[in-house]
Amino acid sequence: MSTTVIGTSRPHESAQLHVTGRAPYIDDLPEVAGTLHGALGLSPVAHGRLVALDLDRVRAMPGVVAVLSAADIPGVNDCGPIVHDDPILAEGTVNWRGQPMFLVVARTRGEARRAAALAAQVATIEPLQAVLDPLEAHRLQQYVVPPMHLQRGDAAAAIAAAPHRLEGRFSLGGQEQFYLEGQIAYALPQENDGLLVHSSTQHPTEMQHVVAHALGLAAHQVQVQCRRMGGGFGGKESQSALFAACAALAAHRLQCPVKLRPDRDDDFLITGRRHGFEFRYTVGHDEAGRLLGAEVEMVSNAGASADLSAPVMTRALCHFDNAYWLPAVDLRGYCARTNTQSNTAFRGFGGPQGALAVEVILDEVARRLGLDALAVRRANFYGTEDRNITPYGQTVEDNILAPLVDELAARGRHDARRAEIAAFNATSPVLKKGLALTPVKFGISFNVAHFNQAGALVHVYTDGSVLVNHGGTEMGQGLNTKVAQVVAHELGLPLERVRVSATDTHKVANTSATAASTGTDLNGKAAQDAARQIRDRLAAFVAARWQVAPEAVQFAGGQVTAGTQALAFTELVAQAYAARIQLWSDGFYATPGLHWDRERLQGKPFFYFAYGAALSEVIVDTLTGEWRLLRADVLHDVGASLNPALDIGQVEGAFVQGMGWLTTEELRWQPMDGSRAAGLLLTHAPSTYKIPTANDIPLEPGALDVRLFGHRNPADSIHRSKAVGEPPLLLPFSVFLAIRDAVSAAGGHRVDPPLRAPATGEAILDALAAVQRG
Ligand code: MTE
Ligand code: LUZ
Ligand code: MOS
Repeated sequence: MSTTVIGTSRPHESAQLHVTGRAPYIDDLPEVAGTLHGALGLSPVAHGRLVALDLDRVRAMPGVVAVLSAADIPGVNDCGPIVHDDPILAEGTVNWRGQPMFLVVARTRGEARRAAALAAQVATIEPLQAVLDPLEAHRLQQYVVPPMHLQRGDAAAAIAAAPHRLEGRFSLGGQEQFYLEGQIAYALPQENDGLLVHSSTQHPTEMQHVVAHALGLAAHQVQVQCRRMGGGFGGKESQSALFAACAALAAHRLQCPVKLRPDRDDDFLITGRRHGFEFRYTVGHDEAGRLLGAEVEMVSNAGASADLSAPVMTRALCHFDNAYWLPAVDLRGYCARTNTQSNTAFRGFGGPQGALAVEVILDEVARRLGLDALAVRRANFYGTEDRNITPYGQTVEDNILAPLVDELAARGRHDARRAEIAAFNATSPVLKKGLALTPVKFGISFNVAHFNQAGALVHVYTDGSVLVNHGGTEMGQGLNTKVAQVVAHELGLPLERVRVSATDTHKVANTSATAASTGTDLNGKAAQDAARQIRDRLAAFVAARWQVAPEAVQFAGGQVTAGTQALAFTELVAQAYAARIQLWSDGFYATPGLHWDRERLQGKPFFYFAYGAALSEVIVDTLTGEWRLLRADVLHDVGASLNPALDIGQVEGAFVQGMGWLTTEELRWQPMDGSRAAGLLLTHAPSTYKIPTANDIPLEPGALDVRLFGHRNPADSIHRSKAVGEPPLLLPFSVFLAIRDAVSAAGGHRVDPPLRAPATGEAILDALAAVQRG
């Protein structure tokens, strides 16, 4: 069978459309006549009792057709994905500054926005005590879900018996998804109380459920479609629901099409993002820097409701080990309830937070011992037999980190550059260079076992062209391209013969979110299953004619062959149709072998691990706190790549996105100081929230050098590939730790730099001041 479609670089299925501006996003869909536009009226305070809303004043505004509030929701006023603590429109209390209280529907978007802007004037709110700081919430024991505990061995005893002991704290900020296409939903009433909702969402099925519950409809009355998102990054896993529900509520009630597209500032104020974490740790280690025991307290800023905070914390706890065998751990996770936007999924889903903590700890251990940080990392790596079980009980089977890191360290001349940088720093009083090499191990599968399933539908038409539909969503990551490659391969067709259509709850039912990097693993296998069934039917049909065994029939290059007999695929399909053979099929996949005890945090939550490592060099200006990435070398494991071009794109994108998180992207809320802005997210637009740009990658051509580690996945994944979406977000830990190394150099490596993340210019100057004080 031809294998040329699998493992070859193919452009993203919509690349041409993306770059020419012809890829329709929801706001580009032609508007049906009579379409009305929504805007949300937002809470002007961080916490309070919502006493009254004088909506008649809003209704009197020009162009306003209707103003709806919680009382107008006929079904359940909730869009919480797990815990039902997330009202669509505020009811009784407001819990963050920016929480939607009412929905204005008007003839134009401008009119809707002008009316919604009256929110602060029409709401009567009795202020309640607001808590913005997660550590303050932790002190008050204010959590969105019960605390979590992951334990192995007796960490306290191991620390007490260890030759060295280290205690510290680390503060890690959150991150805005900053998808280029913001949240949006467009709802259209259909016959007999049905609804069609175009939603920019990673989770069409969840949108279907939320809309149906809110309106008191059955799931089969609600059709949710998503052709593509202009990025999701986790921000549209659960939090697209509020917008879908509001657009649907208005459309259903008014029996008019309604579109809801908040502008960027409102999107920032309404929706949550990556959880910021506060860590407190005590570890015991030996002379080689091996961790013997670790006690860690993780406090995440969950915001005003539970949303996905519990599984995010689970993933954080299950990634504190990163690449390292930790004999005794006592890890506690607290999801602090604060009066900020409710935080949610973001690429890595808590994994990056948990893993960065251990990397910072190892960096500190190495500095205290005067050892090379890479040597300390290697000393802690997972190994064989007695050193290969994670704290949550899963065996690390295909541990390829040692050879992967060796290859990268050699390619990037790690040891030589360490010496070169030390020599540079010795003669450079103002500019200091830093270097760091950090590894990644990331578990692949939803940590909620039953989400690991997918369905697909493959149609072969009588002209031999193929249409695929599956439960995953396309957000730029290239899922549809990879699924099309899988189907083309099964049927032995050129890729051009296969077209993937919009995700649609009326085609494939009961889908999971496209998340946890599992899109291709799950939907690729489901589509393969569907395509195989069609191929098997065609093979049986032609084998009978040709008097050969069905297994002898090959599908490749648009031809169907057995020995010397051959037929074009299109010809075979036409004949099979005439013989009344079913030319379409569904397909299904469920990841095998997963089990998980949610109480004890033990089991096998992951089908396999993806690995990687990055080596980054930075230069820091110790007078201004400015810095640049000079060079980054990356070696990342995607198993047997389905499409190297797409995979390298994912790794590069994740690297830069993670670098932004750890360096420039700072979130700030105005403290509860009695000022007019109290509780407001101050960094709610690109003017104040700085994401990386093309200018932030190294200047020298080729200085961001991403390569794939060619190693087939030993787990039976789709064509032995590995998921790539999230794991590379952890690679730029090396950038953060290289900055830390440069700051440390400014103090002659005598003091551990108290560098917080993000390492903004201010944070770097603060850390420099501390190391220079000595
Ligand atoms: N890549 C692009 N271009 N846009 C995105 O929104 N989301 C990331 C990652 N890569 C994202 C992306 C996240 S958070 C996940 S979980 C995966 O893609 C989801 O897609 P996959 O499972 O198909 O890799
Ligand atoms: N678990 C996980 C989840 O590992 N990744 C996810 O994106 C997710 N989403 C919802 C619930 N659990
Ligand atoms: Mo990705 S955070 O799992 O959507």
